[in-house]
Amino acid sequence: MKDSQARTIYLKDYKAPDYLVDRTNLTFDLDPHATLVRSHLKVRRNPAVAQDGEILPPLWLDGVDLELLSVSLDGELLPAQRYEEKPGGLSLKVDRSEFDLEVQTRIAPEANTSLEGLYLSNGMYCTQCEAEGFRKITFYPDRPDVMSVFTTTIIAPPSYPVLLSNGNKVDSGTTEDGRLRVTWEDPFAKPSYLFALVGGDLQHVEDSFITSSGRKVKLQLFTEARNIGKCAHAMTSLKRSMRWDEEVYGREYDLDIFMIVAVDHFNMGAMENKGLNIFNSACVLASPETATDAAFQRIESIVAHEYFHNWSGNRVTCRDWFQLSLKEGFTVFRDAEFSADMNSRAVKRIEDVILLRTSQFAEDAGPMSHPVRPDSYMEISNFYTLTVYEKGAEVVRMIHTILGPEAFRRGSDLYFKRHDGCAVTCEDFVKAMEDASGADLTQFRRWYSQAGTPVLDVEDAFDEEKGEYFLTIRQHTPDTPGQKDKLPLHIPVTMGLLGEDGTPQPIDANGEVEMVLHLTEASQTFTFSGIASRPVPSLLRGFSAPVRLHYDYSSTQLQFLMQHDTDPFNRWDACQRLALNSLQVLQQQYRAGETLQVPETLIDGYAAVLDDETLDPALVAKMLTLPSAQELAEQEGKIDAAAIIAARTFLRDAVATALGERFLARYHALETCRPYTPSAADIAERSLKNTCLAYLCASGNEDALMLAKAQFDRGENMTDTAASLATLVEFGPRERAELVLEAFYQQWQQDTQVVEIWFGLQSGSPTFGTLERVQKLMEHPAFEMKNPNKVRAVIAGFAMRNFTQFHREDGQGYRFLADQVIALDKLNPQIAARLVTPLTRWKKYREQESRQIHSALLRISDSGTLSRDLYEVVSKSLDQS
Ligand code: B3K
Ligand code: ZN
Repeated sequence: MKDSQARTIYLKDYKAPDYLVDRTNLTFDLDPHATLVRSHLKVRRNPAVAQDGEILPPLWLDGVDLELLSVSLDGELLPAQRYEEKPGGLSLKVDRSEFDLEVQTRIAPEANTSLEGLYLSNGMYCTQCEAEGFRKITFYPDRPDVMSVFTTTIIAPPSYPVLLSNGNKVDSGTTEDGRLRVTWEDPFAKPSYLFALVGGDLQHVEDSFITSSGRKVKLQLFTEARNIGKCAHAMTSLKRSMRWDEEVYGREYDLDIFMIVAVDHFNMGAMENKGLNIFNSACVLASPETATDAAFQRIESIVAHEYFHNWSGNRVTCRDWFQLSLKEGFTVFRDAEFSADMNSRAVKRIEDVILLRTSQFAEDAGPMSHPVRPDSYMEISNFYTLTVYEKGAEVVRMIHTILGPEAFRRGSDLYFKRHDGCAVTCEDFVKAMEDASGADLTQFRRWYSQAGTPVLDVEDAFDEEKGEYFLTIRQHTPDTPGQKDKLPLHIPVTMGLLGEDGTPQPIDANGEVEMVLHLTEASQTFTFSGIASRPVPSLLRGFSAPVRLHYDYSSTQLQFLMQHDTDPFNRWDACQRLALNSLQVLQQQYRAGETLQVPETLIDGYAAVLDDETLDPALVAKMLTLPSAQELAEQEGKIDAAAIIAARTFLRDAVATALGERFLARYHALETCRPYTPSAADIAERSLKNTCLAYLCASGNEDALMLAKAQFDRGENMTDTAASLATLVEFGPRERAELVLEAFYQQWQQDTQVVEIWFGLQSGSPTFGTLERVQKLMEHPAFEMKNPNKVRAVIAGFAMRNFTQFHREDGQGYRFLADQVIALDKLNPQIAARLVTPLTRWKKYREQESRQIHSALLRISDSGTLSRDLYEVVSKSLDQS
């Protein structure tokens, strides 16, 4: 296997920059094939590293895929011997400690399919610079600890009337040859990764926000004309986020304008560029007719996330990319709390925990496993992971739990005050939290450096005579690549005890019914006195730590917790455990060739949940949803795909048959003719209604399918339409499914986002999304290999969300994925490296699948020169002993 330039970078090698850049003036002459970039930098020796009488080190400027036209120093054109172009950049001999540097380069946005740097999306110029994309625009010290004040002038033909960059517009006009010229100035020093530029023929909607100190901020959302009717929800979300950050964190917005631009070609969700956020269209545009509830909620949280970065990321940024979780973990925690405040707190928590358990735990146990603050990387783009984001957010959440809300707020105030305008480390964050609270987080810091998901084994005992209850908790963290023999972590375990009648038991001297146990040793026993009868423990409430908790709950105890726990998250979790236990038993029965037995306890539990009208319908829907095949796979030592599918299908059908009447009654009770709103209450009702519909149709019952068809025909909103369509595709007769799919496409073919839903429904369907169909979808005129959203809908839909078809016995699913990864690597390495994920865990499967997946990986590694992104993932995956 060859790669372009694989080189491992280590945190321990960090060195402060040799030179700083106080001012950065950029001029862009936009052209699809030959954009001219003039960069004028005010450079000075970094006083923090300078020594008396030193020989000045050369100035290193990162640069990739650039055509260098000229270099001038203090106005003098430099001869070629003063600088050297090397792989990855330019090294320049320097003879003074302060100077002006001018560099001219040429780039070709049209040819840039990596969607990093400056590129074109549907004819619109846009940029993506994080983490290291700025070096594809011009030669520059492209590292986050070099912060500079940017002024940007953009020149373009009149067919690009909207020309945007960071900060405030300070000048505009026309050039002598009739082109448009606009200048933007961002008064806040920032690293190059936060630079942004947009040029296009765009429309916008406008609103304003009055900050807590009374300043009026102009809010603008730009999009292509056809999407202008889809901006309202993002604008509302933005205003809510701005208010929330003032109220909850005391953070006020700092510029006079905040802009969001929607683009169709984007590698991830969105980007927090200072004052000019750029968003994947799918994460910002929505209307009730075209977007599902899930999309509405995703938009609300991503708009908030990017906005919150203005403080956690932009005003206070990262010293180096090993510290990525400093901004991402903290900001994910902030956006999760925002979403919890705007919607149902319990449901938001459940969704986040499902993601952790299904995907982050898998990452933590796989070949790419790394700590929240990684020690090394080959390609930083590969480290925008669930570990850095989601586990990173859990680490911040645990600090919040350990400190309590008031001390946590003092800590965040201190952090922002102490480090405003600086590029800092995770250590600085923890230190601010300690200094403001007096807490000792010494041991807690291990969460940043130790990879792997800790396992807690819990045992209990009850001394009836003394009225004492004992909980013994053992912790251990498994070995991960490059890390053995982990030390005990400081783990906060929020818990309560329920008495025989289901009431919460007082568990401390103050009569509190809930407390946080601080686990710091490999094994610890906690004693609770004054307990009248053997209680049922409710452990890890709200999922207070990202761990796997093992306690040998009986089915009766789980049913009890489902009914009585005061913590709604744990009510759901008890229900999940019960379902997981049943599914594990069913898998064993399947493997032993026995007849599968209906698990009556679970069915009874589900019936009680459905009958409980006091429960939030969204929580009911979550409780009635079986763990996904992926989540089940995560529980297994060796994954047996066929057994998982058989068990899950059997259980789903058993629930559907046993509770059919209840599902029908609840479905009808939830039918409304109210106009659509994305309010938490309405979303909750739709989610339960559609959960009932799916169960009703699971048996292939004709009456139920008619209900689904009627819901589809009513077409009241995309949530209900897409849910009924999915049900018809999944459970209806094939010819009819084809007809509804076709009708849906005919109606929505002009709408990019709906077409993505249409692709995803097919590729992810266990019955419909066969390899052959997926291959056909790739020939569909609406499919575009250069558009990551389409790749995610069709290829990732199949490889990551269609457990049944992807794991087909002949291994062709794996081979197909390998071929797509190879093809994509030539166009967009970041997307290729993400898409390969399902092949990385070959060791986790049974022999035949394992061999097939391994050979798909070899197929990639033998295919020629790989990008650094893909090389890192494939080589680490093949490396597992
Ligand atoms: N900070 C960006 C992610 C950039 C990813 C670059 N490969 C979006 C976010 O987390 O807010
Ligand atoms: Zn982020």
